[in-house]
Amino acid sequence: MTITLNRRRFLIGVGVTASAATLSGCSWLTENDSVQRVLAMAERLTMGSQRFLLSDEALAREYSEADLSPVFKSNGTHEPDSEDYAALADNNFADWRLIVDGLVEQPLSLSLADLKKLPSRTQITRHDCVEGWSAIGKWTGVPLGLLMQTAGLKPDARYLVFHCADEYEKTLDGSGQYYESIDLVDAFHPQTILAYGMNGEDLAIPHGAPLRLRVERQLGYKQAKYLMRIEAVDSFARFYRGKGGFWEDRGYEWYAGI
Ligand SMILES: Nc1nc2c(c(=O)[nH]1)N[C@H]1C(S)=C(S)[C@@H](COP(=O)(O)O)O[C@H]1N2
Ligand SMILES: [Mo]
Repeated sequence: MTITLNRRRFLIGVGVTASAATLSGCSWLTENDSVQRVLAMAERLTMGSQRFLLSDEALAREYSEADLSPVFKSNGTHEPDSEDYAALADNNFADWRLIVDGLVEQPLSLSLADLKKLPSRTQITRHDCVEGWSAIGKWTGVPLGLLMQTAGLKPDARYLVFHCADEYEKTLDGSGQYYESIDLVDAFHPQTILAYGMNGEDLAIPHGAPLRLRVERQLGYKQAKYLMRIEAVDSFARFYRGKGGFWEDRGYEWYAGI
């Protein structure tokens, strides 16, 4: 298990670095450049990277339209309580940007419109919350692996940290900022997407508008809503209480396998 994961991490590092090395420059891209770059990357994904994205990793079960839950409850934050978020929502998220930075060769800044131009994946999966409820929903979004391959992970990147717009509750160190993290195996898993659509419509505010993570082999609290920034890091020890997520800092498992 450990050997396989390490080898896979090694392969990710090499593959991503090699493709990043063929790209020039390391300054911030304009949004349009970011989109062009992701589109170009999508086109030139080699057979090898396709196979990697469709590797033998276990897939979470996918369901059919008939299985969709009539009601999918909202949990945790229902609407971030900040003026900044309210201003973004008032303008239909036209001014919102997803930042991808940290240990990447090429930081990205993408608008919602940019993300919608990129290749998408739609999947119907079951969301399981530790509080004891489940719901089946249909999610549409950009494969996270595609964005990370485009940004080009540096060799020492081991995790992605997801920074959210909301504070769930102020406890512990006084910060209730919601955040999450995953490793690179999950980041490049074919069912790991950044979802802007739910059940055929734009993702609504109670479910994390404008963008949320779907990492389908893990529990509900890993499905970070209200995404603002994805930071590639070598360790998540320096964030908040150091356990890799809002709920992890409050005692939950970091790897929340279903
Ligand atoms: N930013 C943010 N993401 C979050 C939460 C939150 O409070 N804030 N709650 C988590 C929990 S515990 C669950 S079960 C799901 C709920 O997603 P839903 O509101 O779409 O049902 O979001 C997760 N992601
Ligand atoms: Mo949850």
